[in-house]
Amino acid sequence: MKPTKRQMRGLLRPKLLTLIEDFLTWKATSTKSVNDLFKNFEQKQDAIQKMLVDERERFKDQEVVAAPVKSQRGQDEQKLKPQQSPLFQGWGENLSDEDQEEAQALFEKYGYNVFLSDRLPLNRELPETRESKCLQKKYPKDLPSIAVVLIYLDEALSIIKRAIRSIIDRTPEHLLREIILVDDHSSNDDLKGDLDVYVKSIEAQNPLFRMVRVRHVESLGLTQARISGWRAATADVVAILDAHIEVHKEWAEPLLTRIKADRTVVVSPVFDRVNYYDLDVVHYVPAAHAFDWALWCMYESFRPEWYHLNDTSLPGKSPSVMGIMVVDRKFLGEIGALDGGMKVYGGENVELGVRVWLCGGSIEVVPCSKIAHIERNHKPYAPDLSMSMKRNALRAAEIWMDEYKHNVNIAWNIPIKDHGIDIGDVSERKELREKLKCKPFKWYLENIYPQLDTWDNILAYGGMKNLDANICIDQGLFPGHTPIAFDCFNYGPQHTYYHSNGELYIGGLKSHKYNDNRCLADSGEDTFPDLYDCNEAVQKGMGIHWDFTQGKELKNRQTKRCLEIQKQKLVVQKCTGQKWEIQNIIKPF
Ligand SMILES: [Mn+2]
Repeated sequence: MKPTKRQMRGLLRPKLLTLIEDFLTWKATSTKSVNDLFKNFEQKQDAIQKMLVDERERFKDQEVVAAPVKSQRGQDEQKLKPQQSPLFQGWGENLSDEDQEEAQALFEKYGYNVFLSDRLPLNRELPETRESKCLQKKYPKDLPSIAVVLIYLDEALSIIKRAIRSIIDRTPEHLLREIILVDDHSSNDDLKGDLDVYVKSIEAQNPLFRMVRVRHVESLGLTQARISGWRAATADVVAILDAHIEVHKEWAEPLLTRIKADRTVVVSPVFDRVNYYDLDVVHYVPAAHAFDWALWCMYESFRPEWYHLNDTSLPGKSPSVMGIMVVDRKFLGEIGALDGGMKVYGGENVELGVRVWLCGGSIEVVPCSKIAHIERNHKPYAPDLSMSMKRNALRAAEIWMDEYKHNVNIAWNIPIKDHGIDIGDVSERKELREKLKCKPFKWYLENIYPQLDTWDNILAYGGMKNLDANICIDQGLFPGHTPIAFDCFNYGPQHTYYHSNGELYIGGLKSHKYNDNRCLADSGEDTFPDLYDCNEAVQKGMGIHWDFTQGKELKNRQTKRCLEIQKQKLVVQKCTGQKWEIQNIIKPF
């Protein structure tokens, strides 16, 4: 699905913090319905709690921790002044105290400004954010028909109504065959009776067109909701969207024109961001939908060829989709729809992206098609994204990534063998891969996504422990340049990666070739080690290559000094034979 701004940075620590924020917010707003959805939450909570405690301790003094409104609530459920909430950013100062409290309560429940949404016209105008050349384009009248699937779980009623309204008002009547509402077992009462009334009124106004309702009797997660919507569709093309969107005028025609020309192309519109606080639309420029080895999605530049064409209204190739997609209905079935073995959230979009490219299709982002999409402050339904993210990522890797599949383990710091995470039965999906005669993943890396680093020469990863002092290397204050010794807890800031050339990266491993890692370095001058982007460290004349074997000393090749612990501090000094051990070994060294 769509990444938050934090996820888009593609760094491990912000991801973890996002998770913590989600968790704190969830805890504060927890309701019976959420409890019902996550019956097995207790066990998961233990794991998250541990991360929380560790991370809080570690980053107490740093500004990146969750906004005060959340951390306070998470700790003691203390009642806040609404003005302190992120909801009140340039909005709502003039409301009465009562209204502010109501707005805040709705915001906590939904993650966006429902109070305001309830008061805006359903058919509000959107600003023109398309590339200027798009405004001159003419599209054929004779295009494939389209079904629009809106999936939701406890979405606000006015938000869903506005999505429906925008689709009906801004899709040519002769092309729009049906709107399919897929409810993944919401508990909100207004999504029953009140939504029914609205749907009836739409049907009465448009007798030729279908409004289809699909309701899951239990929550099956994002992927299953999308599959249910696709199954219920009858039109030539299916658009699978979130329900917290508004389509822009002429959104469908450019997509349908592309699919008419080539039924194997999966297309995505360009999203504009709708602020969760004031519901204003912020212009986003067209970009490719990419991902890292943890399978978090992020925006990335198109390939250089696209920029050489010098026409920003043209479709650009994309390694993946973020979750919103428009595709020939039958073609999606031919290539295996979505992987029904994915749970809750995450990874399913990358799985589709890779599969489409490997099995005979392609993916494009179409700049002239725009959809405004609310980026929530928090997701009301998913306190523990990382658990399903990890599991789904391992599943996608097992099916599609061949000899590169272990990179997903490395990205999540999961052991390669005996990790104990159940990825479900993958035999059916592997058979599908055989049946479709899909290309090897190496082809995808070489031809479709060459920016993704293959991590071929990483020998070992995870926490790096000093066996004499029983303490770990930690990146220290970020973005500072002095790594420290700290109690081993083996989360992001303590992740290390040993490269066959002797480089030792700390605090994360970059997935993309265009990013530099942070190298452990020794200047040879003072007592403390350094941590810089590897290129920068080399420019500064520092030694970044270390001789190391498991259970032995860690010795800088240039300065001949060793990384050691002295009085609980991480130092570089004349070697005294202190031993180090790294958590996970990929190949012997
Ligand atoms: Mn969304």
